[in-house]
Amino acid sequence: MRTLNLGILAHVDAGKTSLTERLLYAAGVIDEIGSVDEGNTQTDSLALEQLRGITIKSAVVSFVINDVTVNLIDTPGHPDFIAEVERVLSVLDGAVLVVSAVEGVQPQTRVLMRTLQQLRIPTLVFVNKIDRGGAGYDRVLQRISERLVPAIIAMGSAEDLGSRSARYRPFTGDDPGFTSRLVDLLADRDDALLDAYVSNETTVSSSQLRRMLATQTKQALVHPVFFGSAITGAGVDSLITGITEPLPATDGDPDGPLAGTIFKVERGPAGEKIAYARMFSGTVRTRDRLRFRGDEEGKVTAISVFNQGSAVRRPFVSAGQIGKLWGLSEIQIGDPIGVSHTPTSERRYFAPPSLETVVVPGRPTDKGALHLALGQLAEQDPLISLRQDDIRQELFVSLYGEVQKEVIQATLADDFGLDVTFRETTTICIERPVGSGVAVEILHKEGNPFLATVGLRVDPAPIDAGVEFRLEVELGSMPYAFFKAVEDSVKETLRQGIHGWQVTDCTVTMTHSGYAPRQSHAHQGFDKSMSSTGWDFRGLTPLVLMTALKQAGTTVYEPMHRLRLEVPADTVGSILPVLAALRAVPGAPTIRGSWCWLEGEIPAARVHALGRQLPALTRGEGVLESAFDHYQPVRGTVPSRPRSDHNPLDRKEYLLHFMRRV
Ligand SMILES: Nc1nc2c(ncn2[C@@H]2O[C@H](COP(=O)(O)OP(=O)(O)OP(=O)(O)O)[C@@H](O)[C@H]2O)c(=O)[nH]1
Ligand SMILES: [Mg+2]
Repeated sequence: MRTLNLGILAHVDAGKTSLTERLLYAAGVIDEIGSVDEGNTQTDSLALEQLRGITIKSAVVSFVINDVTVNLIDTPGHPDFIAEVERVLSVLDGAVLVVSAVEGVQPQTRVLMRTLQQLRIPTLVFVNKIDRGGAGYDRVLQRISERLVPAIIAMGSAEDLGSRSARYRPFTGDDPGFTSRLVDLLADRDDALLDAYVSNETTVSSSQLRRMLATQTKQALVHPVFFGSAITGAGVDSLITGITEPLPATDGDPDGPLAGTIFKVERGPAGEKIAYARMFSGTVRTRDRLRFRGDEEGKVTAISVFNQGSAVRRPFVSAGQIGKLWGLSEIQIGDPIGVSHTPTSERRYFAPPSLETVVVPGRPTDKGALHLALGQLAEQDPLISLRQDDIRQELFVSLYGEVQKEVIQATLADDFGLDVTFRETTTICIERPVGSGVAVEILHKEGNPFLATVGLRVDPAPIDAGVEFRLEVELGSMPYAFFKAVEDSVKETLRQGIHGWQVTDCTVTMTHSGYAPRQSHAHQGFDKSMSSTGWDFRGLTPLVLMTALKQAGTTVYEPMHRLRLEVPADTVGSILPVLAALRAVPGAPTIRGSWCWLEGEIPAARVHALGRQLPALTRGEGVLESAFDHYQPVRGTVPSRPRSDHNPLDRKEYLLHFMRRV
């Protein structure tokens, strides 16, 4: 049987979880439809999700249509949980992007579509909530083609919009309007079709057109649009046909070389680690020993595979499928299984978290337990990137927003019995080098206490290039392990630049290298005092790199959000001064009737404050939407982050600390 791994993605509240529930019902997996509002859906299974009525974690369920097992992955829409979506992207064969027929295209819809297109993931659009008052058809289609993606085709019409009796009617091949729109769309990317159609319309049959539509959808070139309602079930059968016809189910080779990726990690009732693996090729069996991340190894003690709803125990999981694996205690999200796959943890599709806070235990004696608990949360959500301050012993986590913070607090209380508070949330800035800088320390030369020569040059790189390490010395000039120690240490050191922020968009080139070869006195063992080890390179690299970085100079950048405000027109006068005070830069307002739309930029640090003030300024009617857009140099006082290590720019203190750590 073939498998289709299908993601359901959308802006918050568009109806992903309700649609997932409806699809399971239509496929006969459940007899009763759960409701998000009553907290009894299949995929919002966490207590916190049911309480809040929002999805926090991605969840997998499955159903079978014809000969295809569809694994549905319901994702959260709230931007605070975008990391959950990011991890799922690498395992999808296709996606359904849900758009609300009332709200239309929203900021997160655009962020998601952009990424789906970048990754060439075949995507259908489902316009949901046609039963709700204010639902649109033409207006929504126009917004989709203008603001989301132009290459779309409505697959049917909708009637009685805005009422419980709202219905979806699929177009057929007999509908001349549909056929001509379809030809127009497909011919844009298919010259042969255009020629055939121009010479004789009747030579192209409607089933041929459907096949071509399926082909171009599979290539993520065009996007069929369906309409319906997750609550009344309108349009859902057509969507199911639309899912299995044009989306590519994978069969993969179960006997091929082992390749898979871990996209989710959770803890079972007894605290045991459960890893969700998407297999691309090969088969994993119970009791197999798996290698992942370098030398890490683990034995699979149990497997379950998704089948008609939830996961069931099976002796193996093979190509195309998603399986839950038990027994791999060291495995992490993003780890590849097998040899041929690159770790997905190194890929980034969305902006990283832009906020950070210190988590403070209610009782000082809980510090150890808190560290352990946050460690487990970070295992399930690596972007929390738990960080312990070496000097003051404080625990930092990075965050996307206040809702995520509340969820962390509630999870620590409910699952770990830990009451915590947070220090004020601060923005995470970045540093980029301004110019170039070089530094070198030579083996056996005065002042260099390490048995190593390291020369480094720091150069600025294009925006979003990240950090690249290059060699200008021969790779054969010293043992590979020493180069690796330098590279690892460069990446580690750049986590805290001159002002304490992550340094990015720079190239670090190794310009000098040297080591003391393994030496021993006659008849004696290896003498560490005469021969270089990885320790020497790890110790020296931060000193050289920070000297070069200081020479290059860095600029501190703060994250900026794109902002969209929808407010009663008569309140604009009182909002503008507030925006100015929050350092937001709005564009010209668009006024239609008694409503006003404002778009602009705002520092990420101020979004929450604006959200808090908006209800009072707009009689509770204002709507704020924002999403990360870019980094901007900080004007005025440059913020610096307290270091969590001993600054290599303070040579004496750094050396004292480093030598003591041995
Ligand atoms: N009238 C109507 N309401 C709907 C429809 N689909 C969802 N809703 C309601 O919209 C709200 C949000 O639905 P969810 O299914 O939780 O939306 P979601 O996209 O999963 O939300 P997040 O996962 O939190 O991003 C709930 O109150 C649903 O009852 C629909 O087709 N019609
Ligand atoms: Mg949901």
